[in-house]
Amino acid sequence: MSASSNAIESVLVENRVFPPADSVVKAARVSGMAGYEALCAEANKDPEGFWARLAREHLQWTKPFTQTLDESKAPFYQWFADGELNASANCLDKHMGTPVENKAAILFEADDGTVTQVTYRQLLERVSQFANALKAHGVQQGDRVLIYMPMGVEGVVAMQACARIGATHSVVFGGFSAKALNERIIDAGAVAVITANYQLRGGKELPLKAIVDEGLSMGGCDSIKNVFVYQRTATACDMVAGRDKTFSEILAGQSTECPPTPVGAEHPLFILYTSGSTGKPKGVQHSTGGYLLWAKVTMEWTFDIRPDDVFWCTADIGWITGHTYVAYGPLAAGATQVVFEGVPTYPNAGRFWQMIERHKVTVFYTAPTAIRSLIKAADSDESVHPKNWDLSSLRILGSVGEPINPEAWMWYYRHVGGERCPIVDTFWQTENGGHVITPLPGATPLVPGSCTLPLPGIQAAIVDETGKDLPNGAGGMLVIKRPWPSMIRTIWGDPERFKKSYFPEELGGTTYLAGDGAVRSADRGYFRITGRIDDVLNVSGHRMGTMEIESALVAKTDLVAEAAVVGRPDDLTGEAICAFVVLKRSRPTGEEAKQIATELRNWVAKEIGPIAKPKDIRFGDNLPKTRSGKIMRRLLRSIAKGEPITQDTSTLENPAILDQLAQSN
Ligand code: 6R9
Repeated sequence: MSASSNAIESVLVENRVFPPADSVVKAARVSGMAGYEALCAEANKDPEGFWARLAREHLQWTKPFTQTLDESKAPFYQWFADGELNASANCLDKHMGTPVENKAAILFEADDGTVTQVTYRQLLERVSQFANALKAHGVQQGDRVLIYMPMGVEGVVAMQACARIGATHSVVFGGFSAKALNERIIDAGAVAVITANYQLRGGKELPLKAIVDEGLSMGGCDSIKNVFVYQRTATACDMVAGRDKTFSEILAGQSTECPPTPVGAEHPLFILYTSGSTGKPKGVQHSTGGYLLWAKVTMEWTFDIRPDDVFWCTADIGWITGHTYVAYGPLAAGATQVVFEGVPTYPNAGRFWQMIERHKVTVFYTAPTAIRSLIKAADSDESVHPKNWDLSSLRILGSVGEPINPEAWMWYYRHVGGERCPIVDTFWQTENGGHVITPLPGATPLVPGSCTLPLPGIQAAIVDETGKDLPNGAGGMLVIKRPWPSMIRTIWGDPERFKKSYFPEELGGTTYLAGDGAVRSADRGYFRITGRIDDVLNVSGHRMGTMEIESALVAKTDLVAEAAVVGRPDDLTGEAICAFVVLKRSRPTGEEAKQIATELRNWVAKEIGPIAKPKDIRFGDNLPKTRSGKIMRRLLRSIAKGEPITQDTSTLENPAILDQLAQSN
């Protein structure tokens, strides 16, 4: 059973329904279920006509497309392929000469609370200047640029500047290790790295440039010609002559005008690495046209974004949510957004609520794991409870990254949204580009813990292993049966893996397999996500491959003989990482086991990043295996959860090991 079984049980009995208030329905862009159904009907009747209409209405094309969808190389679908546009022009230039030009694009709040405001005009100038600096250093259309930056205006500028000149960015989250960076630089064949000397989070100064240096020194990075360094803090960092330059050096003398380079709609806007079921992260490749279309459309449908909104998505630009709903969507929609450098618990766990009050945030989008940790903090300390702040500016709340348990949903609804704000529980994945299953705030009656219904044009379904549709009430695999514009185009450098992972032959080769389990409610047909069905864990909304962590553990060759990693439910982080380890020496116990566990945790933090550190490490003389040598992970999952073993263990080579692993903790 997947890790979230408790959550599933409680949502199965969920029967509270929260329809949107009449006033909300009236004012919404997609107004009432009638509005939603009209869009669905249009999309079903003529999908290509529907997407073509949206693409013409929402994007500015320098060369109009003549063909909407090309299925000739399915599942390598192409959208608007002969059209040309520029993503940055569609986020910035298009607002010039309109009322958006001088409105705030970004309200940046630094870790220490300092606020800076950047208008659309100023952002365009900064992006253009940075784009010119990239060009002056030989970065060309089609080149890959790796971005390893803190949250801030500069990170968004770097992404937009790449887009402006047709370079493909690959952002790596600032919490990943030197080794992870090294692998991504090599896989992407990046020509430059954009980074900062340090990042500031929770009052601490954490190195970034030193990690880049270490990553580059691990070898294989000859493609890197330049490292551009933003000096976020006054602390000096090492600079390699000829290779490394500060932002002030490269920007000096560069013009603040840079004509955007038109690219084909299928041109890769970015590659973003994410965890899959094997050890190697996948470089998810997204297009320019289809991706940007979906970023813009979902800002309007899901967030009902309006000119006077203050939008705040708390995700880091290192994740897909920070791409679509920080770096591109809000700008394409001409919204004012808050960008936050710090963490939700610094200087105290009231930071989010304080910031909502301060910036008069109207649409707030965060992750269940953050909500759960803030509930816990508010429970033990009244002074950080949201009731201490004026949150009356809020009109829509959003959730993303993992299933939200109904208890957290209700708290969010009551104490943050004042029982007035619809919660959009948006289901989607790195591979989807933007929301695919989500309520619409002025239409969908809400059920806590359910992401409700697919967006218009998204043919989501639940099927069994043979691809057969399952009736409502039956759990199965979540699939999307028709292509949509913002879908993943390929895995960078590995088209075969793309086909195998997402369009398996067993399902006919053209149905998108999400990798999540889901069930539809008997009454409304609402979707509920029951968690991953592959070897991917979701820890605090971060995707982690179990194999990735196993590979990291066994890479400690002096100590580790074998390792198996599974997830177990965790109240705060959704899932927790649990590692079963066989050492090359005898099985440690007591203090020694604790010491070695700490050593292994630090090792994993170095190999992948601190987010991949196992919470539990258990040592055994062996792992439970079948006679053919396969590790029986379902047994390990039961042990990790502390459950009695009820499964059939007759195929097990070494049943005695189960007791030993259950006792060692
Ligand atoms: C956007 C993002 C994708 C995985 C996905 C699923 C889980 C995301 C969810 C959700 C239930 C939601 N997930 N949103 N599960 N309800 N609203 O998070 O992308 O990092 O690629 O993770 O996250 O398991 O498959 P990504």
